[in-house]
Amino acid sequence: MSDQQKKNAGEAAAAHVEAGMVVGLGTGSTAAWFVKALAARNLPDLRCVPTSERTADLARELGLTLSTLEDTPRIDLTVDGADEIGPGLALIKGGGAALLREKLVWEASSRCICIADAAKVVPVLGTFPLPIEVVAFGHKTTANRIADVLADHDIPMPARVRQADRGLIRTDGGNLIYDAACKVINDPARLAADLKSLTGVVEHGLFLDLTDLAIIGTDAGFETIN
Ligand code: ABF
Repeated sequence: MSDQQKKNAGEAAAAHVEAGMVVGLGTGSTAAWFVKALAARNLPDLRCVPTSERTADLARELGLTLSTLEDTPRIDLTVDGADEIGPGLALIKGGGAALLREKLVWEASSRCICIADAAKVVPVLGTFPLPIEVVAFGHKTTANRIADVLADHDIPMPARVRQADRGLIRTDGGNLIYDAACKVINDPARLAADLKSLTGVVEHGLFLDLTDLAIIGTDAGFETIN
């Protein structure tokens, strides 16, 4: 992980924002660099939709005008981080426990840019435990059913499905996050569909076919993948 690479990616993404845009603000340390660079541009008539309370706090502190999905349901551009960037710009996100709001904002956006340090780019998804947001009621039963789904995806067992190491974390929406140690996800689309078929699962951290451009920070600047 390189903070300079994250800073380079965040600052490069800020150049894609134009005056008057509705902008989705991501969550995490890379997205924080983007928010800081965006605020420094002092563009007029921006309205910003944060993907978490902590991003909202940072944006407010920097003087950005906040909005909500209710007030601005169509977003021009969202910029956000990721935990892994795989082939075809398939992402694992949600390490920051904001995946539900992030995915709602991404899906409301005309364009999405993912920003990350170089270490996030991987040949296959799965090393980073897949965050899965579940409703609190019956969550242990849901976790068992998630493990059954993973077993059907030839994921090395026991693919531990456990409450995030961060302890019993409540998301901004009041749900719980489980981390599924998949190791290798060979068919992200099928896994995404199978997880969403489980009643207790609210959302998962597989962001598929949502990224228009990835800006990867390097020590000297940045590279792009699209
Ligand atoms: C957020 O950024 C999360 O979805 C993702 O887990 C996190 C990555 O954090 P960082 O940029 O600090 O590596 O969008």
